[in-house]
Amino acid sequence: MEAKNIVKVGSRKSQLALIQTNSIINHLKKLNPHLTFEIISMQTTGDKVLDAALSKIGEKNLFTRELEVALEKKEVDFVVHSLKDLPTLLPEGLLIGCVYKRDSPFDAVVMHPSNAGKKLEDLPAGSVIGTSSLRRAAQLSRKFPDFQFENIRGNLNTRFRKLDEDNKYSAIILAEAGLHRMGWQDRISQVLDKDTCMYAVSQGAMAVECRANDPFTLGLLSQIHDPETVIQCVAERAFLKKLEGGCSVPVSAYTEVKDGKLSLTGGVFSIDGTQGRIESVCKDLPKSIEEKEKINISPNGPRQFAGIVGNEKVSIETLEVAQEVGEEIAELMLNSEAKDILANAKAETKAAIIAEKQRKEAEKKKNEAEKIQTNGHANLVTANGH
Ligand code: DPM
Repeated sequence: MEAKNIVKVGSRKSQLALIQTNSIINHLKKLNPHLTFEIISMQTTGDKVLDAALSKIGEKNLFTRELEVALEKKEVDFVVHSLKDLPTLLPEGLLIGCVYKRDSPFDAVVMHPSNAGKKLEDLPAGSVIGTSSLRRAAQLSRKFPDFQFENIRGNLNTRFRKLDEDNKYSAIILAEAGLHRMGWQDRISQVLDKDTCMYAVSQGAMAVECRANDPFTLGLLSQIHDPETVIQCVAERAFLKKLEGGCSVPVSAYTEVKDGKLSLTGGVFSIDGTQGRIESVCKDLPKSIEEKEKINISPNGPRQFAGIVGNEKVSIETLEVAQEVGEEIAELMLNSEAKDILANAKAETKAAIIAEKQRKEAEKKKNEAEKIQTNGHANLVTANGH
């Protein structure tokens, strides 16, 4: 194995991404004081396209593609992500080398300053709630059918500014984990429980992506792989993967590891929230979740479960159970009316993507036409001037 002292780390440029990258680096530095970590930050498509809802852009790896290209080109050795932004199918040759101990997976309500101290149930009918998450809008519509849900895009800083200054939204919904990492926990007025809004697959967990054929980095990351989080996220991602859902459909999860058992509850909803199905599966985990055998690593790298590797702290056998739990819920869904709910949600999202593209093209044409007109006008003025 190649001995090295400098580890290059890719990150998005947003404040949250850099905070997350630094917290992983700080932990690794403590365990490996001889190593130097260098951050290489870049913008991704998701950071650039700010005027459309995520689900309407129509690409799966919006926030990750540019960083993955840097990984493939060996310009960086690993990349820190919010696991919920990582597609369930990763590019060939890349994998998730570790999942860091999960922070709160739940969603939180941030009120407009004029509603400080209130809860969602205190807001009047017709209140506008800002979220671009189909999952949040669908589930909250079920509980609060009189609210209006409207897109709000941009990084967390932008969203806070829009909430506080635009006076359009009564409240916005964001992940509690992200709010804590940014140090904005004081603005949280309410954390949504699982009966109000189940979370997104892998919400609150950070994951580190690296090359499958890079044993040095895999070994390094293995030190901070959190067994319980890994079990939960493998189950949740296996569920999403089998449904072939992404952030384009309202799919949600709730997972518990307790008394040697893993239980997962999954939800599938129509875009407007009027239809939905919830299923749960519970299975015993192996008596010891640790790996007893030495893990056999094939030349293509270690075995993956929805992109995530096992290690000595969380065995292949354990991850097989987690994967089964996720896949069984997906099967229950696909054998029920949830199959149609999902298909319709996908079709609606696809139609919205096409409409969005047409809107953009029309806008572009209009701008070009206006340009020609102004230029023509300018010529005329000069002509007259002569
Ligand atoms: C994904 C969704 C959102 C992000 C969709 C969802 C929220 C989009 C929105 C897949 N990624 O949750 O249903 O609100 O418009 C994202 C956030 C975090 C990671 C921010 C957030 C931070 C927390 C974490 C965006 N990705 O959800 O408020 O590490 O899970």
